[in-house]
Amino acid sequence: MFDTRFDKKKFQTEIQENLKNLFRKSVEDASSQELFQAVSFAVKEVIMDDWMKTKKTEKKEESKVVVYLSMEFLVGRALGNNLINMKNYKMVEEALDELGVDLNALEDEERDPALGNGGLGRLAACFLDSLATLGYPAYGCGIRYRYGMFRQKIEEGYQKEIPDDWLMNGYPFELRRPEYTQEVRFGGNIRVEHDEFNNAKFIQENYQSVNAVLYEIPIIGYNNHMVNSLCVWDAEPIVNFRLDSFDSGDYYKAVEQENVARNIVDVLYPNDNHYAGKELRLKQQYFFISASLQSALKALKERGYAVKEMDKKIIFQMNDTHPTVAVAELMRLLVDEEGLSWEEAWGITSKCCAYTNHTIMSEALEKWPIDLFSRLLPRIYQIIQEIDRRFVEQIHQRYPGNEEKVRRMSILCDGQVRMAHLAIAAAFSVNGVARLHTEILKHQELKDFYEMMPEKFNNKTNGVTQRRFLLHANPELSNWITDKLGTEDFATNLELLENLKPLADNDNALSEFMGIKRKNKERLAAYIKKHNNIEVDVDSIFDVQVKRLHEYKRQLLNILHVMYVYNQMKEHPEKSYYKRTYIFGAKASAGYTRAKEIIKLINSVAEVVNNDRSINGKLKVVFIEDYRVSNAEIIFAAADVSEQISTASKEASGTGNMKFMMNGAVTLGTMDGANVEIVEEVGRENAFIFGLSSEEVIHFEKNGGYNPWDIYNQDQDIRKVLDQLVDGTYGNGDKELYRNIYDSLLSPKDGSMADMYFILKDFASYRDAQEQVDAAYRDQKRWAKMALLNTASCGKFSSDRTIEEYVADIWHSKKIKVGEE
Ligand code: BZD
Repeated sequence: MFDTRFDKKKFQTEIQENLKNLFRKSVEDASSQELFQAVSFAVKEVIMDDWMKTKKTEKKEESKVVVYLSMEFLVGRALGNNLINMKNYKMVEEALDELGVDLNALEDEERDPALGNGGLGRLAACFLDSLATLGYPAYGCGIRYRYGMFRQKIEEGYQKEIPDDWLMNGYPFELRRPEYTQEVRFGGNIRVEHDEFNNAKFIQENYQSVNAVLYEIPIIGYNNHMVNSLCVWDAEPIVNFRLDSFDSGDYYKAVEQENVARNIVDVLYPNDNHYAGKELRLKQQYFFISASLQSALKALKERGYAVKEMDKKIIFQMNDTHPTVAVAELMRLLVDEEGLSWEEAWGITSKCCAYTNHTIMSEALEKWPIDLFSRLLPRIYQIIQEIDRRFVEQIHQRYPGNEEKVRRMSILCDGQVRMAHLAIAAAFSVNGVARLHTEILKHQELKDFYEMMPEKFNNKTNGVTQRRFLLHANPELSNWITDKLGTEDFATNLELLENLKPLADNDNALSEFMGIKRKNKERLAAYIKKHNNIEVDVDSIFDVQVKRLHEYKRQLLNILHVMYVYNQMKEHPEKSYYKRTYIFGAKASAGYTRAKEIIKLINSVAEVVNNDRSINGKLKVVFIEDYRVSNAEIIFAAADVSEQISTASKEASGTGNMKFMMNGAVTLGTMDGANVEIVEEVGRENAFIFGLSSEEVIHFEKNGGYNPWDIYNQDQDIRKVLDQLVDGTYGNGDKELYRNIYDSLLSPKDGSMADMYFILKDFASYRDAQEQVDAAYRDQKRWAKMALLNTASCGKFSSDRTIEEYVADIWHSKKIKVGEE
């Protein structure tokens, strides 16, 4: 079905007009990039009408709006996704085809807007897609980073970071909205003045300020004409560059101001699950929060509401602690600017703010040094002091005399501002992102808070949008499902896939299903040939681990196992091994040395294994450069095995696991994060589960770990693999290259726990699970069944389900309908 409002002829003319006006060119002499721009502007033109209608309807219906505050929105390419959601992909494909242009090739011209690191940023993007699709008025608020996530190049096996100049050719879908500019102030000092009633007024003086300039990006609902906005803020100097000050000192001042401003939004910090404590990062946080809240407050008033009604009309969902200064900024706006009493302001703030926790990793917890914090945000710091004072008072009342409790729970402690504590004290809702994760929060990490305020805690298991990760990423499979179910409705109701389950007993359907997988493997093989110049066999098992590189995600376990398999092949050439292609994709944070060593190791193993003719190509290792949303789509569709092998308790949820499942890959994983719920949905017999449980891991951690030397001494195969790290096998003769990795597993030099992530402890069990994969795949029919049942059981993991839960339990907002006028 096409959207009838899309007129093919008119669209073609529009493209030609755009080419003429933008580039003085015709279709024949335009470059692919120029065509991409012209087509995107033509699509935007169609979007505009719906966008305007959405805003009108939203006002008319007096909707409560969800404001999703996030430092990251990893939206990925827009063109193809927008066309899918507008239900015009095929029509545009045809229209372009008639002009002799290939839509697929144009899509590749779009730079991924990579305004996020990994799971947290991508989750925010999936949520925006679901909110628009379900008809909930919502705004994403974030930062328009000048440089997004770096582009990764692999040189000699090492990661190189290249700046991601994603705006190089301009971004056709965004809209600059200078009329919404907000001033944001940093630093200076606070002067207290008293009015005639002796009320204190707090005045910030000697501050530096910048303008936050709004850019809106349209977020298109699926087949419903709803268009929400992703609002990203750019920073500009307030002092304008004036030619008449060219000769005076002002000129230099103006240039300096310009730099101070630009600097703020220059770059996305490339750390995931790691807190670095950089002043500029705190500046970024306050910058986008202050701009977003000021503008939300203005919009509220413009719509004719009283400030006191705010909690009926707006909800701020804080994506991790990164936007948590919002709590104090809202208090500042309400008390200092709007003149509310502290109690009134707190009543509103605590009804408007909700907090999502994405990690229990201690190194990710945000704790700002008080001196830095109070220097940069003097008034915000005062407000946090008062919030802390009152919170501590509550703790005292509840637990009289328990100073240890106070120390553990207070917001300010040991010269630091603990952002998670601020978020929990202020928010009315605190949620984890998978059932297991929420349980760990309640009973381990945030135990004190849960005991004192159990009503705040709830779980919202993550989900992903099937529009991007099934319809767009895997059109072959989507068409097949449409055909089998006789409906396209799974695009907005993923639970319908359940009706595919009977096909697990239908040989024909199974072979069609695997035929589609094969086609997708061919597409990935072509990508690998083009980018890595490696030939991979599409009849081999595609065993895939793609995600950020982090020790807790245990790419190291995977590659050590590859080294083991390779040894076995060499030692036992008589044994049969099912052909396997191990595919990796991962960016390491630029400053994370160990993660970078692991990337180098993977590439070294690939180099050795792929060039050893004696194993007859039975084993290939591929490291896909620059893993990002656009190539992820190709990768998920082609995977047979989904590696989800984090140390149990460490991966809050995982969302890649869901994208693989949707595309018919079978999970090889630990009982961690959302894997637990995936296994519950698909059945344990349709996954390969191994390793320590989260309880076991937590138990070992509490008791100082275990002795990995026991494993080294007892298991000669593991010993051999470990020795190969330091005998030059993979270091081109350099025995020191992987010494740090070796030491981290057996005897860390920094005094930390040996094998912190239980890689050796889980090795044997992982090896067994891998053998089961091998055996299962040999039985093609059995495998096809497992794969199909994974697709058929993924219904729960749509972000539509997640969003409906947020609405029902936290946001309480209402759907709107954007109709024809
Ligand atoms: O969030 C991830 C978790 O590790 C995943 O388990 C989970 O599925 C997703 C979504 O809930 N966390 C992140 O991606 N975190 C970050 O990227 C990040 C970025 C900056 C600072 C701290 C964390």
